[in-house]
Amino acid sequence: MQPNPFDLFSDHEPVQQPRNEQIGEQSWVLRGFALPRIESLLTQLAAILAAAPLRHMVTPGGFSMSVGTSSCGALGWITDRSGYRYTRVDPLSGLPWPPMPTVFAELAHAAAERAGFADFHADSCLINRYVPGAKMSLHQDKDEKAYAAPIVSLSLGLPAMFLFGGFARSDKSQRIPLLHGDMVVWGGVDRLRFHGVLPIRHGRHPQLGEQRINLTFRLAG
Ligand code: MD3
Ligand code: FE
Repeated sequence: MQPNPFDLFSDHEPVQQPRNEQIGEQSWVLRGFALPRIESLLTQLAAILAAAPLRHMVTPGGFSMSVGTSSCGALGWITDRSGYRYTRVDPLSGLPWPPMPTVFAELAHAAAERAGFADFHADSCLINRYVPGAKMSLHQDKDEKAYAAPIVSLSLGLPAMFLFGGFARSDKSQRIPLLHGDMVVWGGVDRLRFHGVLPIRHGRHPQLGEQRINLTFRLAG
């Protein structure tokens, strides 16, 4: 018998209804937005990480980040003792960053459009891997040349508690849970808000195992 695609309560098919939640004047959580294309996405992600492995970058202050980082697209974000910047070449391999897969570019474009940002064409995808205990302290993203473009994120694997703050570090933050397949779009007046991620809790995701991977799509150049 064929499964009925309209039966949301069947026990063999975990159908999730896409839902949009507004979290700021120009910021939206798109629940489950990436799930229809998740298999192709994970295949492409594995190929990128084979060519440009995750590494623990060092901040200008000399601290090693708890997240492992890589990139794809024309520009990749790096940090080292001399500062933060986007580069065309992966300093680890000496080669250009792997190209942005079509499925990445299409998902980012579609998510941005759903949130009201037409014609978003990312030139950079930053890949952050969190193991349990890894976190990202409150910060602003200021290294991109175009603040007019939004930032689009895609969460994979273990859940995270995302912190969405204000325009000063001391402003109170909202806590927003982000789950496998969720996408978030931040832009316009919300583009320079402080944000971070609380330490990831222990757990095992059925597809990704003991990790969370976050992709952020940006117009960096
Ligand atoms: C909110 N990454 O890579 S999603 C980062 O889950 C980063 O790995 C987090 O913050 C993560 O810089 C959060 C991305 C995000 C990016 C830009 C934002 C959230 C934002 C700009 C304004 C507000
Ligand atoms: Fe950030």
